[in-house]
Amino acid sequence: MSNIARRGLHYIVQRKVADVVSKSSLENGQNRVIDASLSLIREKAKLKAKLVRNLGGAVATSALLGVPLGHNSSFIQGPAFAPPRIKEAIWCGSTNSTTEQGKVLDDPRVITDAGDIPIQDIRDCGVDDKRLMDVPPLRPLILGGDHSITFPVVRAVSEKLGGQVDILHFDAHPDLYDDFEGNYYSHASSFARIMEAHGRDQAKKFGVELHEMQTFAKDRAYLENLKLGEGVKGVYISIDVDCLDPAFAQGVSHIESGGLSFRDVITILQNLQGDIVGGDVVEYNPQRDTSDNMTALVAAKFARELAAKMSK
Ligand SMILES: [Mn+2]
Repeated sequence: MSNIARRGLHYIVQRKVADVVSKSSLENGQNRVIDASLSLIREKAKLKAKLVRNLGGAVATSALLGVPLGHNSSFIQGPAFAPPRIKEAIWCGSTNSTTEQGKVLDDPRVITDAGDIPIQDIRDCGVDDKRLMDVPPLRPLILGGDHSITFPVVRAVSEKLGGQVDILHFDAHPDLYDDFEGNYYSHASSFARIMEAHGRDQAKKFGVELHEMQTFAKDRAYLENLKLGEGVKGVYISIDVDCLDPAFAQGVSHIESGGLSFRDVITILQNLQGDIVGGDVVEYNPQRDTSDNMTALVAAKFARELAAKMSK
């Protein structure tokens, strides 16, 4: 037998040993990888917060946290690949580094990046997504991922602040299914989990104010003069990119014609009065985007303007 053949045989024997590795030692190893990844995010967030404090003058800073979550999607996949594309577009040299109202994005007191949650590791290890709650930056600006992330983030923000928050939710869909296709944590159920409600009647019962596109022209003046967060701990803003008409954002999974224009959303945001304690930009699907990633730039501009509004 030649050396090569003997070596081959040796590897086959080794492989058989590896195949019978116990489930618990595999899980233990994966858990250590997850802990290390989450520790890295926490340490990064701590250092960034220290930098912001040392620079002085910041009451609140938006901290980007990418959540490449996709397994609660329905119909098609894709939002899991969004966070790096949105981040790339946020810092893209093709656009101005100031926001519309003059905040400088190069200033870490306006926007800083805490990293990305290791969703794939968490999922493979069977760890509940509730684990995500352990790592919120103080004022998280979440880049999804599918919309199911809003539930654990709002819960974490609310627990951290010790009370309820007002939620301003832009979407082509109310995401109020009790469960969707059997998934209790579906991206179509995030707001049902937040309010433990379902349907229009339940929305009424829980004090959810719904404004539909068909009455938007009539509601515009009211929506452009919102004052939220009074009597609660602040305002959380959730932007599903599919709230936009597909003319403005075709890179989404669930295209719904007749939606808002980008300017409609930005005007509502810019005029909003209230202390924004957290927010998310979700459901951008790079696999449906144009070849020049136009919708990534749209999602990025939402994140930039939201960061400007949050930071103070
Ligand atoms: Mn939607």
